[in-house]
Amino acid sequence: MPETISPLQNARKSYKPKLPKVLAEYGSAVKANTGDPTQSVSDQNEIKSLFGNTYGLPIVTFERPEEKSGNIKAGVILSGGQAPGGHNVIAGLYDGLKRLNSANELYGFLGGPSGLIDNKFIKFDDSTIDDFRNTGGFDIIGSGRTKLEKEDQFDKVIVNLKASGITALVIIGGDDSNTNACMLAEYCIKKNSGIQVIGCPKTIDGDLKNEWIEASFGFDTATKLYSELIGNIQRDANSAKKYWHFIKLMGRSASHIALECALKTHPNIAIISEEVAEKKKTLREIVSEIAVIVKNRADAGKNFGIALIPEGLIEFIPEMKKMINELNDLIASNTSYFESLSDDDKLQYVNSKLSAESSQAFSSMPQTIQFQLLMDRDPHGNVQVSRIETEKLLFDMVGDLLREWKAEGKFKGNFSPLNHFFGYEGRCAAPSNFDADYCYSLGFTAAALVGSGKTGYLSSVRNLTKPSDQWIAGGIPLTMMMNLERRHGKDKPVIKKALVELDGKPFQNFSENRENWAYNDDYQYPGPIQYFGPSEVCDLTTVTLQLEHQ
Ligand code: FBP
Repeated sequence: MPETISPLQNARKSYKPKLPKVLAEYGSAVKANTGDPTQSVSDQNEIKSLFGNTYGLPIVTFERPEEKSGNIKAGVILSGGQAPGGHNVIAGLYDGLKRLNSANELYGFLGGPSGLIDNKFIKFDDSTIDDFRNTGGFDIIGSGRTKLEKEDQFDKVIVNLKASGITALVIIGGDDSNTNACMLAEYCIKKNSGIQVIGCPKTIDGDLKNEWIEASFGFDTATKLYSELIGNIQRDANSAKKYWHFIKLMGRSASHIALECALKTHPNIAIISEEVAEKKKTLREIVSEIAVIVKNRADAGKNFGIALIPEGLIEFIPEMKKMINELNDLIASNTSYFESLSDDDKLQYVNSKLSAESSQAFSSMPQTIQFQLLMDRDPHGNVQVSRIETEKLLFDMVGDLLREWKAEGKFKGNFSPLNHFFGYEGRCAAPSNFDADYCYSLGFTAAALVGSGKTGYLSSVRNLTKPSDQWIAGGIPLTMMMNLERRHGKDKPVIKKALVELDGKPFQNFSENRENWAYNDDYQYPGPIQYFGPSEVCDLTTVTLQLEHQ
């Protein structure tokens, strides 16, 4: 920790996160009520045969106090990209374990899943936890993207945990990390290891959600922060009236972030990748739709505007998706050779190997984008979309089209675009009250699940649009969220990623309003996240959640 902290951080230290009523009243020593056996979302027979020990577990809720449990030593990791509130999950877990039995201990494995494999950890104490309460970031123990999925890795994890006497592991991560948590839970039972595994739903992207998990943590804070910045830019645009701002928003795959920010700020344009895929729009069509709005606004004397672009867009445009898949396979099958090539040779090599259609799509990109498409892949072999300047690509192409229209006398305005990328600004923001409460509750719930002997569960806190004393705490079997997906030519059990649903209320609301927002500057200015003050300002959650649970 630095020697000094900011006044806000200091004041935030004393914030006491709220808990669901049952946990606030009885602490984590609650008895788990279980319901009927469950099923996976699809592919039931296959998932059942892969997860013989954890398949069909009942949903858990907590209702009344339970006897104090024995002595527990638990471990925790943070996995994947940072999301506001991770420290509060750990604080809730720590407090929950201590409420079960003050002799319980919590160990944090360093740098994500690799810390578990390399056995690098710290033991938490009151003072460390207190320093990180209600703060953003994952720096308390760090995070990482090492994939924990092979049996030899699982064996190492079991050996390491056993060597320290740790009998429960909490994995705080997104869909991939919780898929791996599910596999590890199954493996631990198969090996009779006596180790429990519990997951917690994290990701700013908001795509780890379903009927039972209403939201992943971090989405609320990150979208509030981006919306503040978008609102400020809208006000600037509306004051100066001379720039078009193209703003790319994080979210590797799903467009939940772009959609939520659009619902909060009412920009002139927001592209939703899932709609692009559904309507099979080409890049040219997207460019032309944007150019039409720019032109119509210019005709009305408005040479300014705001366009929101989801980070993952490029992979949802059918011709680009095909080309990127081919590139991924090409690079994966010849990684060392490919890396040894010069930049020019890489371009030549790729062009010679791609199908005619993909080669054409690749060649139509400006060279800077071509190089961005060839950059290192992430640990899953995917292109790193956060590093592709889609917003620049779009405004370059829109600019080209408008120049053509100008020459033909169809466009008489000015088009001065500026680009922005909001992503890292939001991932470590101090958690909003919602995320501070939700995360603390998720951690506390994870402790209650551990205390009641559960394994193979995702910590769950539901009824989130209601005040926190009406939140419902419990556990959802990880196998329940599984389905089979084709990965690298093989069927793999994975937690189903939640994309934006075009028939869902958030998208419907956006779609009903976008024409109006395109032309009648209905800009909203959400302002900064408020931590102190009236509840209707400080405790509001996302528009997405409110619409989904209306
Ligand atoms: P998680 O899915 O692990 O939560 O990470 C999400 C994310 O923030 C994406 O929005 C973004 O594309 C990606 O991480 C960037 O990750 P990195 O900084 O590791 O390149």
